[in-house]
Amino acid sequence: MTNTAISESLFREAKELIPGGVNSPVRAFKSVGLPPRIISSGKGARVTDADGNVFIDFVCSWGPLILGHAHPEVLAAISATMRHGTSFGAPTRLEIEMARTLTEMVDSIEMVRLVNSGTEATMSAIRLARGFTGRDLVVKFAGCYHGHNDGLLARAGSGAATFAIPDSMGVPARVVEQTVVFPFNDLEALDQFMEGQADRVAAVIVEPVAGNMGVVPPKAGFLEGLRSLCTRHGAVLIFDEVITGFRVAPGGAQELYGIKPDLTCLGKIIGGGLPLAAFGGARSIMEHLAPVGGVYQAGTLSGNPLAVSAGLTTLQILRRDNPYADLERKSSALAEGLRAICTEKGIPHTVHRVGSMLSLFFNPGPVTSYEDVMRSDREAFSRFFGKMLEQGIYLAPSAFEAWFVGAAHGDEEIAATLEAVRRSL
Ligand code: KE4
Repeated sequence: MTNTAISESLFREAKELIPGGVNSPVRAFKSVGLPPRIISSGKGARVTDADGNVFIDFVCSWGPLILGHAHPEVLAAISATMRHGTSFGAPTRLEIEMARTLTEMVDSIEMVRLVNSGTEATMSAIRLARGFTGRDLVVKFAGCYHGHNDGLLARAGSGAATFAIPDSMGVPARVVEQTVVFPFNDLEALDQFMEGQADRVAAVIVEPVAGNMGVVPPKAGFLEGLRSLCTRHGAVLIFDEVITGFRVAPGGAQELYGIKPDLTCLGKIIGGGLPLAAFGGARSIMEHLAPVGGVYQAGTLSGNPLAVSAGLTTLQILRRDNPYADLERKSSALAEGLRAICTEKGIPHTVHRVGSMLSLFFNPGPVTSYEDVMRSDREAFSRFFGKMLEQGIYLAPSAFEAWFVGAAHGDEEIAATLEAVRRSL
């Protein structure tokens, strides 16, 4: 058993002062029924907890750290920038450089606005789509998470095509009446709905590869179908690439699948571990944003120099070193190893992987929707998670999150992880 005394005493103190002891719910380890570890430091592919236990980390701050923890060039960029001050609330060269980099890396982005979180990015993109189209309805998909905006904390009403109901206390029913929720990967239901209500739909927002119900890839034709439906009915297609952006390809899922959304939301990797997100797209849409257009959106620390330095350096390293082939090789080895061990032990499983994001479901499959995901064995996952933690492997503490492989995970880390999987199962 690893020593957890300091983590547990610190977490007791945290719970006195912070709701659930955490600043974001998933960190509380509730779904795996264990007290969380207080993390003291990270370096490369590893994190160290308050008791000195070292783990190979596949959370990677929930996606941002594709280069690993405390990357020396990222740290150097932040410290060089901070010598000139930390924030001005005024335009800076860094923001111009970041904007240009984004337009170069993501084809569909002609103009971009920086914000501080993925939630802000999707909230703003939806308001922009509504302002641009003059319509109110927003379509989302069950199992996709786009941050905690009121209108998106919604789940399907009784029938798929009826309006949503709140998925959180504190969200007024009337707020989610403008949201319609459909099953992910189900074009049929949405097609019928759009036929009848199309002139009311402002936007369709989707994670092009779902990463918040575990990793669920789009079925062949699903994204193409969304594109043609939105084009046909004049709705704005929003790709929420907060996870997939710069993760599954340099240009994100839209590059990987060859689909051009109207607006793209970015986060996580774009900030290199500091608070930075963005939304961007066609100039004809983006120019509806204040102060040019009538759609208001703002932020005190948007485009903050330190966050932009960390993110810009991260993107520059990704463009310079192009780790994607190596990420593909290592991630594939991990996924294949998971499949082989589960098969060998006769454990029902489905492993989904797109690039360096992957999930292991204790579920015979197929797993193509939230409904399928819900049939997975969560108990089994909790036991597995606990055994992996014991063996020094830090997975996302939820069966419905992704594992992230980064440039700092070498063959040695993959082999050690698969050895731990074998022992855990
Ligand atoms: P933030 O507001 O947490 O920066 O981003 C919200 C968001 C938007 N879109 C997608 C596709 C996302 O995955 C997220 C946030 N992801 C969660 C879990 N994967 C972050 C972890 C957390 O909530 O603490």
